[in-house]
Amino acid sequence: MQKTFAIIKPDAVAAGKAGSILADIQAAGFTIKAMRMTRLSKPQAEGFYAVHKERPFFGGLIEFMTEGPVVLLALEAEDAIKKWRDTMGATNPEKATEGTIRKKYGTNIERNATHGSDAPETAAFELAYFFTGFELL
Ligand code: FUP
Repeated sequence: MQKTFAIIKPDAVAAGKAGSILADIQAAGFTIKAMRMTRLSKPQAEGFYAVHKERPFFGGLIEFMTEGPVVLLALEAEDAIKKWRDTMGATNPEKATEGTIRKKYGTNIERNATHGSDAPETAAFELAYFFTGFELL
């Protein structure tokens, strides 16, 4: 079993899609190990996305991620990191496969409904960034 970190982003929460996305996550076979609805502060979002800080889209990304509440999730499944990336679909919803979460609920490459860790090291960093060890047992 493997854990990955997911976020239901402000666009999807504001559109009232968090419940549908959680249902899709469970239907896909993930166990929700931890979950918290919160609003990210600017420093929190900047720290989370620090790897992107030199990218041209960084400012817009931080603005977007702090514009409203998000749902933070620790998901568990076999091969969870890849499985969740596949379930979400491509970063750009327009290019995402039919039936994927970003295709169903995303608007554009920035407002793309969900986040998912892309590798074991990032999953470890991201899970620990928002959840305590005890919450992930
Ligand atoms: P992903 O791993 O699919 O979330 O994609 P990236 O790590 O490449 O990008 C992280 C986030 O930055 C995306 F979810 C959305 C945002 N982004 C933009 O706003 N514009 C871009 O051109 C690329 C990414």
